Order: sequence, then C-alpha cells, then structure tokens
Amino acid sequence: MSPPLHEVSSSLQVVYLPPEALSSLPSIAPFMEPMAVVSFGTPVPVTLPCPTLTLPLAPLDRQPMIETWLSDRPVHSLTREGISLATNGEWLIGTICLDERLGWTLDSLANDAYRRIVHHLHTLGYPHLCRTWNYFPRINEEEDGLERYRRFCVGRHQALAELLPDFPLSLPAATAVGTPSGPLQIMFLANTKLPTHLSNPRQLNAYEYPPAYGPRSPSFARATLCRFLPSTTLFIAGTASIVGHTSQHIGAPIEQTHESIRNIQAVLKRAGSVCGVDLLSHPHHAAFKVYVRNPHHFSGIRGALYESSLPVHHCIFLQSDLCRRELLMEIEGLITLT
Ligand code: 3EB
Repeated sequence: MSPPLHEVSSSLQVVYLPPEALSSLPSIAPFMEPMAVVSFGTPVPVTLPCPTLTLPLAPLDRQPMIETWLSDRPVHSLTREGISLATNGEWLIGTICLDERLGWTLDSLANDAYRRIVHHLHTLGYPHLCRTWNYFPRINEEEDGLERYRRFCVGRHQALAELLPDFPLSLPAATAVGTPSGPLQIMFLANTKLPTHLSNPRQLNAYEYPPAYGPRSPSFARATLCRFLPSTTLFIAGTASIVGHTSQHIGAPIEQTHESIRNIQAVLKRAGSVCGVDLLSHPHHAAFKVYVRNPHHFSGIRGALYESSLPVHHCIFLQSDLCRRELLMEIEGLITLT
C-alpha cells in the first residue's frame, strides 16, 4: 500500500518513505516529480536531481525515514552559488550545505548563506520566504565568547535585516536545532505569493527577544500561513516550552511538552481566526516533528503528546540538541486543510 501523500498545496505534497521506496518513486507517486528529499539518520540511497538534506538526526521511534517533497507540476532543478534549487512555477525549495572552514565563524557562514538565499529567491521570482530549517553541530557550545546558536542568530539577522523587504514582519516560521556533527545545513521554501506570518499571543515574537538572549534576536515567526487557494497550509515553527520569552519547567520534559502543546494550540487558534475557520475541526492533514534532547525522555514525551488533543497520527521523533540548554524538547508542525 502506498503511504499517504500530504498535500501542502495544489502543486506540492510531502510523503515519508522508507529509504528503499525511494528507488520506486514513479510507481508510488505516478506523474509526480521530487522537489526535495530530507533524510534522517540514513544516507539518501539514490541520486536524485533535486535538492537534498542529509541530517545526522536519528529517528527515536522507527526506521530511518526519507521526507520527500513532490510536485505534480514539472520541476526545474538548478544550482546557484552552491545552493541547490528546485522550482515548479509556484514553489521554490532550496538547500545549502556549508562546511565550517578555518577562518569562518558560524555567524559569517550564516550571514553568507542567507545573503545568497535571499538574493536568488528574488532573482528567480519566488520572493516570499515561507519556511526555513537550520541544522548545525555544537549548537550550545561557546566559540570565542559567544554560544554558537547566538552566533548563528547574529549572522542570519545581519543578512535578513538588510535584504528582506519588510523585515521583521516578513520573517517566516523556522526551525533551528543542533546536530551531533556535520556542516551547517539550511532548507527553505519560498513562493511566488505572499504568505501571512503569525505571532503567538502567549509568546513574545522571537525577533523581539531582549538582548539577554544574545546580541541579535532570532529571526523567525511563530507560524506562517499560506492561503494559496484552493489550498491552505500552516507551517508551525519549532515550538518549545517558552512563555513570554522565558523558558518554563526546567528539568521537566513532560511539563515542557504540555507547555509546547499549549503554545501550538494558541498558534492554531490565531491561524483559525485569520482564516475564519477552526483549522482542526475542518478536514485536515497534520504532521509533526518532535526534537528530543535526551533519548531517555522520549517515551514520556511521546506519551504526553499522544494523550493530548493534538492530531499526532503522523509524528516523527528525532534526537537533537536545541537552541537553549534548558529546553528538552521542541515540536514543529505542518497543517493542511484538505
Ligand atoms: C524559541 O521559541 C525556541 O532560531 O530559528 C524555535 C524555532 C527556536 C526556531 C530559530 C528557535 C528558532 O525561541 C527556539
């Protein structure tokens, strides 16, 4: 039986496949072409013409999985300045992978990556950033007196504040998590159309965090709503146990899960009021990714999620470090009205 295709828009779908299924894509998804693949804890077993991201994040709950983004329109793949890109007339997906070479700090690397990204999505005609994912190693380690996550934020902020029209209101939903090893890897989605970026009334906008959290604030929105009719998609950013700007429930993974769920519910409510429909009482498809710092916390966190009212039928759990030392888990989501 074929796995369910999760429709992100009329032209973009995402599906989670076991690695061996990737070689039979044409029979699983006839008339569709891959726009990007993201692998978790396994190399991508076949060579595809589209952008790829190979993440050294082991799934905690099941076999290695390949996240496969499929287009039902012809895909044009290209590279620009080291960015691997795919476009389908509506969406652009890109990946960039940068080694930390001698003489380059993580902030200069992030700045350089985001400069290139924004430049090329403008020249290619997909000017609206809808979602970004950022992965890099030793996220909580200090380097030259500044934690590497904060260094990353400095570089990302430099590029986006200068180059993104309408910054910070045009910032998209994002994820930034730590890997055990490897390069800085970024994946991003952009569109020809303008999305709506949302706040969470329970949380301060990350781009307004006070300087206690680092010299430059984290450049992301709590969620991005793409009402590209006939499809509506909500990208929920990495959501953790933070209220206002303060981490809650230090040392308590299950309480952190409950707090993160309350944050997601608040974002869903905000998105529902913008759309004029209750997203979850409408037919929808939901997929979540849960980043868990300590594998010992996995079953407790999973239990708390499964007992919640969130629709967690499609949920993967990945072991990873998170951007504040005290955060033990973080959830990102993708909701599509069907
Ligand atoms: C927070 O709310 C938690 O720096 O891109 C979540 C999602 C977090 C994205 C980012 C950071 C980022 O501040 C951390």
